[in-house]
Amino acid sequence: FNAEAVAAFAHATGFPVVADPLSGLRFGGHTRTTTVLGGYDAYLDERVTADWADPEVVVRIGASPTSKALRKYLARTDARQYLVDPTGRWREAEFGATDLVEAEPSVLAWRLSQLIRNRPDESWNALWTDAEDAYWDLVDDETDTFEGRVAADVADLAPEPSTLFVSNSMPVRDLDRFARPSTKSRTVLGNRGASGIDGIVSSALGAGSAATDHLTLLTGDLAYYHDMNGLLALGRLGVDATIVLVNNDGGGIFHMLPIEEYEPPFTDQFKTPHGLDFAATEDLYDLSFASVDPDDFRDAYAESVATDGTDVIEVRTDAESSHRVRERIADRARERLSESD
Ligand SMILES: Cc1ncc(C[n+]2csc(CCOP(=O)(O)OP(=O)(O)O)c2C)c(N)n1
Ligand SMILES: [Mg+2]
Repeated sequence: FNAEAVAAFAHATGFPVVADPLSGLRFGGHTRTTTVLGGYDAYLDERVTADWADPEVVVRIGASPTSKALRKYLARTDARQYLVDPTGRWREAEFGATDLVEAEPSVLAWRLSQLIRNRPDESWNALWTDAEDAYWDLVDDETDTFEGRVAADVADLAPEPSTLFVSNSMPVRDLDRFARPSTKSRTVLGNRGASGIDGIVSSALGAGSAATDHLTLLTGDLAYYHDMNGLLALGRLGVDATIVLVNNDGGGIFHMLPIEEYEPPFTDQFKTPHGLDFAATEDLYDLSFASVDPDDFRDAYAESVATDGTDVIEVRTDAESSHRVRERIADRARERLSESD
């Protein structure tokens, strides 16, 4: 998949690129000259977009986006929506697309970019870029540590170039919300829609064995636990990786659900804390394991990517307070952007 082809299409049309973290478009040199957006999960809220002109055409490449706000936005617009899928499969959860185009996306994007003559009203594009800038300012202003910052730090500090494998649950959502589009060269991979949080370690190390650049796996503790056996591949496949283990002792994602108010069953049946000490994986799989506070994560990560061998950096976080920070940033973004409309 060629990011430059989509960039050429975006140039020809003047359309902004709304880039899921797994799209291959969030990061890379093309972002220097193309409008690539990543903060949409906060601002594509009905209260913000109510006054925005509806798009007339949406071209969607690949599977359903990670962001629920983006999926809902696409479901409520009246736009003509072309879903481009090389296998000709209707891979979108909201059934908002109007047309299915069976084509290789890069080829289609190149060809269309040659045919386009008209550019849309610049003010429409400005709505999105203004919201985007306001959103990233709010993220920068947030001083409390939270899990989202770990994802942003990985996207920021990973070596050039890098492969980043992000687990399901909060890691991919945090990368979506808090990793600002940048010119850095990152191949971001995930397993969305496959087997949930199972097989993450194996999938990441498999990808790392095929990639020639540095591999970082960003994973939650339950996903790590689910597939600890997959760590055997480190020795067998000779993979060198940095594994960032965000340990909030259970499924932090479930704080997003109304069930978090109901105790029982929230802790025992949803969050499912395990209390495991993952340091034991150091001896078992011959890796190096360090546990750090979120404030020390940047230094630990920078050191790990600079040295050989596999390091697991466990970042001890609090799921609940992390959620409150995510909510606070989203609320502020909505308030600020619905005021300015
Ligand atoms: C194989 C499988 N079992 C169960 C689930 C349901 N599930 C979705 S997210 C999640 C919690 C994941 O916890 P963790 O990896 O620690 O990430 P966190 O939510 O804390 O970010 C669970 C159990 C799933 N997606 N896949
Ligand atoms: Mg967890």
